[in-house]
Amino acid sequence: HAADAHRTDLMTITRFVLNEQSKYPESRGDFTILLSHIVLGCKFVCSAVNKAGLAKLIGLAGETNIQGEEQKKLDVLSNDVFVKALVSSGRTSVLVSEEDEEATFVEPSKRGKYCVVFDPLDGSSNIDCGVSIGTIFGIYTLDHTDEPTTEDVLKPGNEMVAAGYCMYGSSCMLVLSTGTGVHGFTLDPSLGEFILTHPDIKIPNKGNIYSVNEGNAQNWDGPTTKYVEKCKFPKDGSPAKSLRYVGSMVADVHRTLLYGGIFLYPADKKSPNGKLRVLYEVFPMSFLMEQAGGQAFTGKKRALDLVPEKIHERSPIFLGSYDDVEEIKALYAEE
Ligand code: AHM
Ligand code: MG
Repeated sequence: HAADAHRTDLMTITRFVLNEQSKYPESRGDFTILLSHIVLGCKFVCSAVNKAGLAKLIGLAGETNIQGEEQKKLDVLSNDVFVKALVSSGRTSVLVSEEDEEATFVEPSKRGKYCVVFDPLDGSSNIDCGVSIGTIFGIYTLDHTDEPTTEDVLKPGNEMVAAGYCMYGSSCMLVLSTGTGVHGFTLDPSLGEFILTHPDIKIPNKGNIYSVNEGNAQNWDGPTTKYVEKCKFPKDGSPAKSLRYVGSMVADVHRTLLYGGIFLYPADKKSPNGKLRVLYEVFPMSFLMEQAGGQAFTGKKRALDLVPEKIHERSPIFLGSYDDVEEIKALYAEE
């Protein structure tokens, strides 16, 4: 039976990536090693997030422990774990984290051919109330052997070789693309392994959910206002869309990927570039959306064609089902 085969022939994320890489005869397993270090970081954060509510009891993040020392906040702790895991992989040269103002340049003896941009724990406003949060990452290759600089990551998203996120939700899920579709893996806590549970995720062409912080509506531009109005009061006889907004990008994008619909973080009068960061929020999620058959648009162009000038640059973003993003593109074209 097929189901039985799945249960006994487990496709772990390592096995899956090794299979994918074996298509490239020149591959020496570097990517697989890099990914296994990212996976380790995700498992650590998952375990820390699950214990967060017990912090007072056992002295975890953000609380004072028995020795009276202030413990690290969960986001700081997560960042430390990812930076150390990535450096020790021996496969990275430049790291950009949302938590660190400056890029990290790996010391020469530990350098490798990848650059990783990441948000170790996104959705910080949701940490203390137990709502889903996540890690987002994107991977570039270093295309020279000179001294690495930030120029090595100030490249358009379409040059990423892989992107993904891990969601710490009702289950822990890692969603990954290496440019051959989008694949979802669920952590089996008893095995400590991510198992392929969602092969080749495709986003529905059209959805019935929109996801946006409507509290900012008074400051929106024309196209965003018109679009959301259309979601609520459609004039073409179609049913109104539902609104879902967690306020954790990973959770909102994950739902959009699986159910279809659109996620918006537009520009507004107070933040003319929106809120979300190009390198480690907009690019990885846009990469995944396109790989799943959806689209990602900035209000001006295809999100993956942006060329960031600064590592923590922001951009407005509209991403999700192909047809839904077409509608917002049309509204911006009318302007
Ligand atoms: P953070 O990096 O401080 O956690 O902010 C990023 C988060 C995203 O996960 C989410 O999409 C967005 O901020 C929500 O912002 P808002 O509270 O303005 O709606
Ligand atoms: Mg963030």
